[in-house]
Parts: sequence; C-alpha cells; structure tokens
Amino acid sequence: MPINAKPEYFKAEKKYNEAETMSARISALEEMLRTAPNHKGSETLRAGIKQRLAKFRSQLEKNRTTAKGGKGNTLSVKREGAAQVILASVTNAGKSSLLAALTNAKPLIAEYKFTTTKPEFGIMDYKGINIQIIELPAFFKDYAYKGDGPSLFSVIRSADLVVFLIDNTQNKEKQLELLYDEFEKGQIKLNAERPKITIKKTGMGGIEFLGKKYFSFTQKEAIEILTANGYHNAIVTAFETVTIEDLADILNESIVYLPLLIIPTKADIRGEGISAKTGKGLDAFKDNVFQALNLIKVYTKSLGKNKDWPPVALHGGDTIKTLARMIHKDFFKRFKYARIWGPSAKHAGQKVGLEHELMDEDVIELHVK
Ligand SMILES: Nc1nc2c(ncn2[C@@H]2O[C@H](COP(=O)(O)OP(=O)(O)OP(=O)(O)O)[C@@H](O)[C@H]2O)c(=O)[nH]1
Ligand SMILES: [Mg+2]
Repeated sequence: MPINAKPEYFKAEKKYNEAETMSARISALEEMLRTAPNHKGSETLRAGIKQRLAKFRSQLEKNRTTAKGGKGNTLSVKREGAAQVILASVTNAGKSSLLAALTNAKPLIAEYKFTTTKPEFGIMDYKGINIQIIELPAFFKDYAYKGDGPSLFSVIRSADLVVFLIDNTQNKEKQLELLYDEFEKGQIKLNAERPKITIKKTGMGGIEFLGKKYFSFTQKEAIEILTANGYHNAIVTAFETVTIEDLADILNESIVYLPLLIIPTKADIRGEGISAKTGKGLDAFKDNVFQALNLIKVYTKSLGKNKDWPPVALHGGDTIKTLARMIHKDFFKRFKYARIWGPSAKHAGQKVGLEHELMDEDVIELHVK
C-alpha cells in the first residue's frame, strides 16, 4: 500500500482491479502512474506500475499486429535509402504537403480532416543521399491503442528519426501534449538517453551487481524486479546514476529510443518554421534532418580522377574500415592504405589507415594490395 497516495490514486487502482479489457487495464494503469506519489519512497511502486503497463502495451500491440495478418499488410513500409524519417502530427498540420515538397511521393492533400489513412512515403534526395520520408495518418487521443495505431507504431519502431510537425494555426501546446502522450503509450522514448545500465544473463551464481555506487535503490528492490522478469542469474552493471525506473525501462525490451525534431508548419501564414507552400525553411529542414540522423556523406575517388557521385552515407564516428567494408569485402581484405582530402584530413591527400575517423564531405582514395 503506497504511503501518502492521493484519493485519485486509489480510485484509479480500483478501476484497474475491476477492468475487464486490456485497454481498460492500460488506461487505469496510466491513471495510477499519473496520480502515484512522486517521492523517493514510491519509486518501487512507480516502477511496478510501469512494468505492468509495459507488459500490457506490448501485448496489445502484438495482438493487433498479428490480427492484421503480419507480413502482407498494407501498413508496413519497405525500408529504402540510408535512413527512415517519420512525420507525425495532428490532422491537417501539413504532413502530406511536406512529403510532396520533399520527395517523389504524390499523397492526397486536402482541407478536410484525416485525409491520409495509411502510411505514405517517398525518397528525399539530400545532396546525393537518399532518405526515406514516411507520413503516418494523423494522431488523435489513444491512437497508440486504437485501430491501426499499434501496427503504425511498428513502423515507428524501425525508423531512425521522428519529426513532430506543429501547425502554427492550431494550439501548439495541445498538439505537443497529444503527440508526447501517444508516443509514451507506444513505448517510444524521444530524445532520451538509454539508461547507462546493462544486464547480462549468466548460467548460475545468482544476481551479481557491479557499479553499485550508482544505484539509487537497494539490492533487494532490484532483485525483486529482476526475478519478476525471469532473471535469476545475471550480472547487472551500472555506469552512471540509475533509478529503479531506469532498471524497469532497460528490462522492457519493447522500449525504443529515437531522436526527435519539432518543426512548426505553415510559416507563410504565421510564425516560425517551414512552409510547404512557399518552400520557406525547407533547405534548413533537410540539413536538420541529416544532422539529427547523425549521418555524414563521403565521396570515394579513383586514382587520378575526380570524386565519384553520388556520395556514400555513413554515421558520425565511422572509419575507413566501415567504408571499405561497405564498398566491397575485397577492399577491406586487400586494404593497403587510404588517402583523404577534406575536413578530417590534416593535409590534402593525407595517408591514413583503417581506423581513421571520417567526417562529412571527406574524399577518400582507397589503395589495395
Ligand atoms: N498556407 C499553407 N497551407 C498549408 C501548408 N501546408 C499544408 N497546408 C494546407 O493545409 C491543409 C492540410 O494539408 P495536408 O498536407 O493534407 O495535411 P496533413 O497533415 O497531411 O493532413 P491529414 O493527412 O488529413 O492529417 C491543406 O489544405 C493544405 O493546402 C503550408 O505550408 N501553408
Ligand atoms: Mg496527409
């Protein structure tokens, strides 16, 4: 029994105990989490609620996705290009207009509400790099649980970036609140860092803890939550301060972490941001997307020739090794050295090895044995 809980909490708990359907159970648990006391002594309570919530949400998504018939369903999107970007908004914020302005897609654009009813997608060319842009049907309350919502969240799960389009002509706070709420229900953490804790199953020896100084909970609490999740033998390592809620999050395999951009639309009518109508801000938008995806573009070149087109998409921190492997396995096996020009080169044509870290706009000449 939680100490200092408000009457609202007990009301929600009663609702939970009496709930007959999965969605009723989920919404009661959400209510419990909102009304549960928020002090140190109630962290275990909150973690427990979160866990049940996570379990039921995943179950709901699974039921809905399999009911859709899995594979051949029209709601899935075949991955193309170097990365996938999700456009999410309330209805009429201008997703289809933006998709049409950025890509080869020809979605229906109209003044009436909920024009788009299934994912629409196309390829955006960013300076020679292909990026797939996906418009999802507009969000509304309980999208994550209703109708196609759970299947659409599977599309989000495999994407690389989420963009919230916020309509300058509608109430901004309401739009943001709705979107954040639904993404939380869908178990997507936006712009959040994965808690710095790892759990490794072992064959025997019980549960062992490393980095205990970072735990803001007792070992007993941790063991309780771990065994409830089927971990009886494991090594748990913390690298930074972690709460019991962080531990619950890490145990929940359906949680996905994605970067988020918030972009205001219809800037030709009022406010900041982009306009799909006039093209205002679209180049800056593309730059933002590319950066938020943590992508870089590099060019290969052959001896005595100019750089090749199109460039190759890599991620920040990638090395010559990543590039060599990507081009051809022989390039990696027979690699001798590389010459580079551009931002990561100390001087033009610098000779480097496999571990050299590349930067956006580098030009690389690979030499093989
Ligand atoms: N002035 C102006 N109108 C826009 C802009 N973008 C979209 N619109 C208008 O807003 C309405 C909705 O645009 P859509 O692109 O269909 O919006 P959506 O978000 O895809 O809408 P749903 O699919 O129905 O959720 C249309 O009448 C568009 O012409 C813009 O940048 N400026
Ligand atoms: Mg649309």
